[in-house]
Formats: sequence, C-alpha cells, structure tokens
Amino acid sequence: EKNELTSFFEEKNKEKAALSNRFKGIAKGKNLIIVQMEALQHFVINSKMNGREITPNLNKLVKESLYFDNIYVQVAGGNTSDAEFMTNTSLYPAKEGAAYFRFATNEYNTIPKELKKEGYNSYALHAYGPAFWNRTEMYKAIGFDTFISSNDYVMDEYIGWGGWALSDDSFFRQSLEKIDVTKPFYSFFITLSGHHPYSYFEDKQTFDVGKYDRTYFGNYIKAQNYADAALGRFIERLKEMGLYENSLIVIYGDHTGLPKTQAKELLEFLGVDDNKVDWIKLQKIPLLIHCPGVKGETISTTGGQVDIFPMIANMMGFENYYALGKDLLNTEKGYAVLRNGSVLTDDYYYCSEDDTVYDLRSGEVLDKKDYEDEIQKYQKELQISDIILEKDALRKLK
Ligand code: GP9
Repeated sequence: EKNELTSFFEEKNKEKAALSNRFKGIAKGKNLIIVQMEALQHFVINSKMNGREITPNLNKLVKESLYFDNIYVQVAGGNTSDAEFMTNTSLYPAKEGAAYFRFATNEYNTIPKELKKEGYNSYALHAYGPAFWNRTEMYKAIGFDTFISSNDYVMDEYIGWGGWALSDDSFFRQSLEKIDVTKPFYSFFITLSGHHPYSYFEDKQTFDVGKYDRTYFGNYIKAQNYADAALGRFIERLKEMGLYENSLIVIYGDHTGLPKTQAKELLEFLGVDDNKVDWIKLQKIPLLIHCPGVKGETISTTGGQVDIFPMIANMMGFENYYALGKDLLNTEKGYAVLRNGSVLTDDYYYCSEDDTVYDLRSGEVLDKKDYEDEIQKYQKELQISDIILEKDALRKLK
C-alpha cells in the first residue's frame, strides 16, 4: 500500500505540474477567511421569489468573486464535519461513519499547519457545544491554534435551528472580537442559522415566500435569506475593519438542506422533473473565492468540496502534495467523485446505485464501456483516501 500511495501521488503531482498556474501566489501573505454556511444550496444563488432575490448579498459577492457553479456535495456520514474535513485536508470522508470520530488522532496535512509555517494564527469558530462532531479532538489533529465554541460566546440572540442556537448575526459580530487581526490569521467560520428544521422561521414575516408560506421549503428559503443578510452585515464589518481588502475570502455551503422527502415544492419552484439526473444536478453548493484585485468570473468546471484546499494552496502559495482534490482554476477536465462511488463530469453522471452512465444534458443512458477506464481512475481517489485514513498513512509516508 505504501508503494501504491507513493506512485499515486508521484503521478498526480506530475499531472499537476504540467497544468497552467493561473493565480499562483496571488494571495500570498493575505489573511484567509473561510465561511462554511449551513445547508446553503446552489439553487438559491441569483434566484428570485415573488420578485425578490433570496440571497441579495451573496449575489452581489458572486459578481466580485471567482464563482464556481458546478460544485457537488461530497459529504457522507459526517455531514457538516465532512465538509470541514474535506476543506482543511483535501481528503474524502470516511467510508463509514465520520472521519471526525473515527480518525481524530491521525496525522494530516492541513491548511492551518501549512499556514503555521508562514507565521499565521488559526481559529476555528462555531457557536455550538465543542464536543459535537468530536470537534475538540479533531481540531487538534487539523492543527487549529484556537477553537472558539459556544463556551466562549454570549448567547444573546437565538435564531434558527428550532430557535435555540446563537444567531449568525451575533456569531459573526462576537467572533470578530475574538480574533487577533494585528497578526496574519486564518479563521474558519462555521455558521448555524440555516440548520434544519427551519421551523423557527415558520411564523416570521422576514421574507415573502407566497404560496410556500408555512412549508418546509418556504421556511428553508426564509432561513437562507436570513443567513444571507447576516453574511452581508459581516462583509460590511470586514470592510470597516480594513480586512476585506487584505484577505482571501472563501464562502461555500456544507451540504444540502432539502432532502428528497421534502422536495415537492423545490421541484415545482424550479420547474424541474422528478428524475435521477435532474435530482443529482440539484445536489450542488455554491463556492465563492474573493481575492482583492481579481475580477469576478464564473467558473463552471465540475468539482467538489475536496477541491477547495488545492485552490487556496495555489493562490496563497503553499504546499499541497498529498491533496486528493484539484485546482479548478488550472484544470482541463472537471469531475467530482461522490462517497458512494458515483462520478460526475462536465458531460456525464455515473450513478453507482444502478451502475449506469447518463448523459448529463439529455438524461439518456450511455454505453458504460466507453467511460469505464475514466470512472475507475477517478474512483481510485476514494481508495487512496481510505488507505490514508484507515492506516494513518500520512504519518508513515513522512
Ligand atoms: C452542529 C452543526 C450541525 O455543530 O455543525 O451539524 P449537522 O447536523 O448539519 O451535520
């Protein structure tokens, strides 16, 4: 297995070296601010309901950012924690259970550790109990210097998640007081107001959802509209503090918020059929990277959450030899591998559940033989990730 890993990474890094290096080092020395937004799905971006934008602040940011509109959700049994894990390590979630519980004493190559070498302080900020998802332990393995949890916040405003979680507004406001902004920093914000069941918003008239009032879908839209407003106020505060122009800002959703069992109104709202191909295309999250001096652009190369680390590494100029993801700014052919073995590219969807390849545009069934080699090549990343997790292999490779 050691030989297998060594040759896999040699090959992968040879392929990487042959690609272009657009935006290389462009954010070197800047602060890194990552906001992982709870249950933020891709379809809300630039979408209107009853004439009003659902996420006006994100939409404004999209125009000024590198905006990736083809990013598939890759989380598995660890849900929110899997998204955190992929972002900070560029490894896949565990085959079973959650990596945060099962592999919290492993050695990892991570964003905080790479930035530590450059003298950065790193903070993980999340206004919930520190034991949830075993974060206290896992954040040590990821290498965060400081974990600011619900123990450190004043619970002065309850919004979202049934009405008993700290509001995103208060979370962002208090968080900014806890970071030493006089030194280079990486801060990883994990929001909460978009958490299901969204029932907190049921009787609130914060956003007109019309005929979807008092439905799961309507409450989801209100929750995301609130989360967007809180994010907008956070961005304004960053500007006032002079941090907006001095930071690389990355924003994305952690996973979907509308399961198949609650999708009737969503499909109706979007005018989408209830079929396998259209459903998988809804399993996407938005990803925005804002870098001072870089013009807004939409990038439609297919990717996943595992690709976030290599892009940040390229822009901030740090090492990512053992990353399983790819830099979508310098990739010729996009793809995303899901934890169940399904594969999506710019053109097709290999569904592992029925072992069938579908044309992503027409929905037609394609001849699997023509895609088999490529699918297996992409799926290899899951096998490599499993060896790394189950054998604590990065410790041994070093
Ligand atoms: C709790 C939060 C939610 O701390 O991260 O996790 P989830 O239930 O969405 O996986």
